Amino acid sequence: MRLFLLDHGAGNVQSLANSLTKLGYPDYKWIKNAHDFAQLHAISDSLALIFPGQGAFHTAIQSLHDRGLFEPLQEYLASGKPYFGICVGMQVLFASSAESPGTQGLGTIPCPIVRFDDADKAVPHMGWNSVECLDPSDPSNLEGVSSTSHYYFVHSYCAKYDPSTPAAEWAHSTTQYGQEVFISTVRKQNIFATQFHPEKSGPAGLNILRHWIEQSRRGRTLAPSPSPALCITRPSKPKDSFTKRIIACLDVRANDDGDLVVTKGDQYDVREKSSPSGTTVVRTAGAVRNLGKPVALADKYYTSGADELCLLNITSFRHSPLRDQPMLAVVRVAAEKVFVPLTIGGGIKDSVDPDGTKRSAVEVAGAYFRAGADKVSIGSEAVYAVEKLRAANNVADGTSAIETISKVYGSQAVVVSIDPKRVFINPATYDGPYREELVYGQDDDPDQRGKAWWYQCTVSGGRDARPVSVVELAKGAQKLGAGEILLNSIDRDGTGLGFDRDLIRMVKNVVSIPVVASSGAGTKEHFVDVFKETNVESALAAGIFHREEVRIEDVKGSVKEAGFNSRVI
Ligand code: 1PR
Repeated sequence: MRLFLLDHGAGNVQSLANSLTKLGYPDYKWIKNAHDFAQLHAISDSLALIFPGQGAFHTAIQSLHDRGLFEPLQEYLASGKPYFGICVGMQVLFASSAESPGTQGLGTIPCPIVRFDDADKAVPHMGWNSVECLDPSDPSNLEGVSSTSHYYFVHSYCAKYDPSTPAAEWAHSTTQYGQEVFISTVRKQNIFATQFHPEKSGPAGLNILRHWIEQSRRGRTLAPSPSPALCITRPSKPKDSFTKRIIACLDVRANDDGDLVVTKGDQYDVREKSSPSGTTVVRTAGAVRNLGKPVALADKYYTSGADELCLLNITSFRHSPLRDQPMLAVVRVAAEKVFVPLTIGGGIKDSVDPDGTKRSAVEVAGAYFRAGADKVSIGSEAVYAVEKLRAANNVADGTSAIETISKVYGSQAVVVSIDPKRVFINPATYDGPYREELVYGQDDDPDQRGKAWWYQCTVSGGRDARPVSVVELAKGAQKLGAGEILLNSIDRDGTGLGFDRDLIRMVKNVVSIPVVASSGAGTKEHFVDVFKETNVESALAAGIFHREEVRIEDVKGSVKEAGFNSRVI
């Protein structure tokens, strides 16, 4: 059996390729144009096609047309040969999508893709959830999908489950998110497709890919269409199992010997303290803290059950990451071992190399996606973009890194990393900006009693403060098209004092996209606290994991004991 992957210019297809290699099927071939497709007909032995998906509906459809793949793909689907669609590779089977009005899909499933309602939940649906097979009676129908596992979803649009529509004949499993039930896998005849990303769903996802390939090698039986009566009577009874994500963060930089190491600051100062730690952080000439090698730690955290990894190139503001080949190499090798989402940050912006070569933010992001990243994180550039948006009376001009990258790769691929710090003021006399955003210290907290502050945003890793508040930046980032906020805190970074819940609540109240709580975790209870006291979707830590003070497994156990959904591996 020959395995083919459809390359329609999507973002992170490297992860799927890495998954196939991990499963022992490295000899897949790419189909990039109509000529490649035409050659399939000349192949005598069996073949199978996977359509990997990341990105917007219209981008995928337009790319199929531009590469002469649209009609050949329709013919392939009608040929009875095995097809596995992933995420947008499932959505393109439908007639249309609200994401791209006027763009026609392949029309195999004569129903529309619609947008999630964000009134009761963050959109995109970004994270781990369970699926409920509609016909669990016959194990051969399950396609390796388990209702006790969690799978990684990242999408703002979905195929709603309605037993009375033609799509119900295709519904193989459903998932509940908030109050909505949508089709999470479709299966009929030779076609199987998943809304979630099996290549990013850890061992449970790899099992689905393995099952499908082995079935295709043996000659898949064509899946029967359930009778319309069965569609009506089949109960879709999923429960919302959306989990809280636990994320491990690796701040990466070159040490004084030029080797890329994982370091960790406290209040963003990553150098060893040579002077006794006083009340203020003194930037000393100490060595850059070295807490380990990036790929080894990434592999360790994946194995330990991290739901996601975040690699931040913290000195990339000095030059274009594309010149920073070691970082791209780290991402490439890490992506060969890690089968959960990878976010890469640092230097994602338009830049000019020393030799004058111009690099667009989309080009920089594309290099990381092709290396195996799923999301890119934009820090400093987002602050400047929101300042520009404010100066233009909140009218976006489409040129920012957030806009250009999300247009090509989808909002779900763009994270904005916020580096705020508290600006303390005297509430009795203050008449400066952002008075409506002031936070007042709790009387029961001696460190905060009688104090008030607002959160100011910074660039270049906290080195320069900008005239932008955290609320302005979060709202502006969402308006420009970011799909998630990574909310750091310079005041809490590395302190072990717990997450800044005032900051997190303030940001969660002004955006509808997911927020990652970051900075300050010192114990596993701090994760329970932030989930109990804010409605944040995920929480990140760095230092406690690198110094092996707290295990990821124990954090997830505490979160589960506290009554939250947590992914088991
Ligand atoms: O501005 O787009 O080039 O992005 C730079 C990126 O690098 C930003 O995401 C910025 O937050 C990060 N960064 C820059 N300098 C530093 C530094 O530490 N000197 N890392 C830095 C900031 C914050 C978190 C940290 C959490 C958890 N690190 O990533 O891991 O605070 O730490 P903890 O659990 O140990 O408390 P651009």
